[in-house]
Formats: sequence, structure tokens, C-alpha cells
Amino acid sequence: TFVVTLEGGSGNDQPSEPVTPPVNTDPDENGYYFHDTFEGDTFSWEGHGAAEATLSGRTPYKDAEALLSQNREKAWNGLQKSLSTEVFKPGKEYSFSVCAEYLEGDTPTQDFVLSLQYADSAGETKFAHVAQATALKGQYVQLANTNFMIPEGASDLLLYVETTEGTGNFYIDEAIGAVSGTKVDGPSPVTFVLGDINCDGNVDNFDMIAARRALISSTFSSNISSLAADVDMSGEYNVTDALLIQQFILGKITAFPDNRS
Ligand SMILES: [Ca+2]
Ligand SMILES: [Ca+2]
Ligand SMILES: [Ca+2]
Repeated sequence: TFVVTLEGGSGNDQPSEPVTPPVNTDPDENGYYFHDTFEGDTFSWEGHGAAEATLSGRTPYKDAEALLSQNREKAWNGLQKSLSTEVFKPGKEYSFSVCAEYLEGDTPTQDFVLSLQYADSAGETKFAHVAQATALKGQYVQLANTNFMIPEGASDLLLYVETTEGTGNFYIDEAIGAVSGTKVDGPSPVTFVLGDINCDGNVDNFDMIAARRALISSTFSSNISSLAADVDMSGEYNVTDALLIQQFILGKITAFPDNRS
């Protein structure tokens, strides 16, 4: 008998009640093995690591509720769901989709990862990334992979949502596990053009006006505007960005420098 202890997973003692989610081995008419809406039910999701899982009662992607992850101590802390190998068979592919959002913190974006923790055939705990996506603050992003293979010989499957950095609260909604190849609807990825602060598709004098205004007020009309204004991607908008936008509009430069640290 192997006893697998997740390193750093303190705060979660042995669960007092056994988690035995109902096993539905046949997909529904959509091809879904599970479809977790979090409307009045956690659907057997729980905290991953030190984090706690609570029904949010607000900020859903769909309907009225989502699942909130709070009291995270590490970026890998989040929300998890145990998957049965009777349904999700090792060596076979499946489609997974979870929508995630965050509302707090200083950063305008946050990278979410849908991951699988499992025990390999030797009983060792392993991790695999199912999907990764960048969320804008206050907007749901879809973590989806239509063809993820459960590793050969895997057992003790835990599907979980984590972030690449930070320990802030986040929400998930519409968690779905389905037949491989199933395309699940989700929020469209957000796109923007560097320098296009007013989001009209062009970088021109109107953006320069918005850029000057933002230097004084330090506010933007939206998160997308604030990301578009940080043209050197340094992580903040300041006079450097405003000067670069001006040079771009005057034709002195044709591209923005990449000052990501
Ligand atoms: Ca919901
Ligand atoms: Ca514009
Ligand atoms: Ca900048």
C-alpha cells in the first residue's frame, strides 16, 4: 500500500468524510461525463493544498454561482476534483474545460493552469498540465484541452486549477469533462493592440489624447485599455509608454520595445 503525501499540502488533514462522487461512466447527450455548474452545489470540488473551496453566490460565468478559492498560501493551491479511472481511463484521451476568473490584486492579468495530479505506476505523485490561459482581471478565461491523455498507469487522479504566480482569490465555473474532441463553449480570448488605448483598431492621435489623460488621472476606461497603454509591457503605464506612443504615431518608430522584466 502506498501512502502519497502531497508536499507542502499542510492544513489539509486526512478528510474526515470519504469523498465518493457518484460515478457516471456514460457521457450525456453533449458528450459530457461531468458538467459542474456550481449552482448550489460544489460538485465534489474541494480546496487543493491549503486553499478553501466555497460557493461564491456571485460572479458566475453562467447562471448565478461559481466556486471560490480562498486562503491560498502557494500559487499551486486552488480547487480540485477527484476523477475516477473507471470513467477517465489511463492511456485514453478526454476533453476538459474550466472557466476561471479573478477580481482582486494589482496585476492586470493572471495566468491560470488546469493541471492533473496523479500517481504513476510506481505510486509516485506526478503532475501534468492540461491547459493554460491568461485572464484579464474581472473577465473569465477558458482553460480547455479537447484531447488530453490521462497518462498510462495513472491512478488517484486529481484535476485542479492553480495559478502560475500569486495567492489571490479566484473563481471557477462551468467545469466539464467530456469525450475526447468535444469542443466546449467558453469566453472568447481577449485580444488587443499595443498603443490602441481606445480600442478602435488604430493607433492614432485619439490614443495619444487618452495616453496624456491617463498620465494625469492614472485611470483607464477598461483593463484592456490599461494593457494596451503599457506598450513596452513593463508591467505599468508611465511617461515612457506615452513617449513611445507619440514616437509611433509620428512614424519615428514602427514597433514598441519589449521591456518585460
Ligand atoms: Ca455557474
Ligand atoms: Ca485607437
Ligand atoms: Ca510601461
